[in-house]
Amino acid sequence: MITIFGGLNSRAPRNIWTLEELGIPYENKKIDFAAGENKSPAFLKINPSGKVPAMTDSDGNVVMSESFGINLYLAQRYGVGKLYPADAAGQAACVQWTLWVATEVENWAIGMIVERKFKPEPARDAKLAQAFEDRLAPSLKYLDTCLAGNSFLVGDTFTVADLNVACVLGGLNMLKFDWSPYPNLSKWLTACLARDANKKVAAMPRP
Ligand SMILES: N[C@@H](CCC(=O)N[C@@H](CS)C(=O)NCC(=O)O)C(=O)O
Repeated sequence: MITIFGGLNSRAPRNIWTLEELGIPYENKKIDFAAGENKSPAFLKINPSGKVPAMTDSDGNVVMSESFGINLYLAQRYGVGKLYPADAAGQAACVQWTLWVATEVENWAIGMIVERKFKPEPARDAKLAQAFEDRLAPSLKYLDTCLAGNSFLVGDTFTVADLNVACVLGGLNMLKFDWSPYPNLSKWLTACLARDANKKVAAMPRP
């Protein structure tokens, strides 16, 4: 059995999306930050950083943290020919896009969400939010260019590359982000987020 540690208001939904795509049974254990559960000895044994998501796969005796690492593991172990290409070039391209979104996109996107939504209004820093948006813009332009004439990032089917990039960019919809300067990206993102597996995760009740 696979267990994903981390509630639906964390990065755990990106792993749950992957599991739903693969149709693998799993359990999801919420970790209560307010109660300090992420710093409990039991959880620190699973992830010494005290962060979620984390994953255990008892079948493979595997313990992992880092949401994108978990997704790559799941795709590699359970999704070859589905979420993960069978060829080395396709596999490397999935890693390439995952590293790209982790290094060139996620910090800026999350920074915008924090400064424009998560912080209480008086604490929000509009200049900082704009600086994050300015840092993000060239990456969005690049992605839009790569998607011209392509429905997917790698090959001609939906892979973990699409999932890992879409789960980060989808967060910007919380801000009603204007995707109109990026028409290829916009069309691709809408299609990714409309997949049954993601819609199922999005419909799961949040606290
Ligand atoms: N790079 C990590 C980030 C993990 C992370 O920051 N998780 C947040 C929740 S989404 C967390 O556990 N925060 C608690 C803390 O920092 O103590 C990943 O992608 O899994």
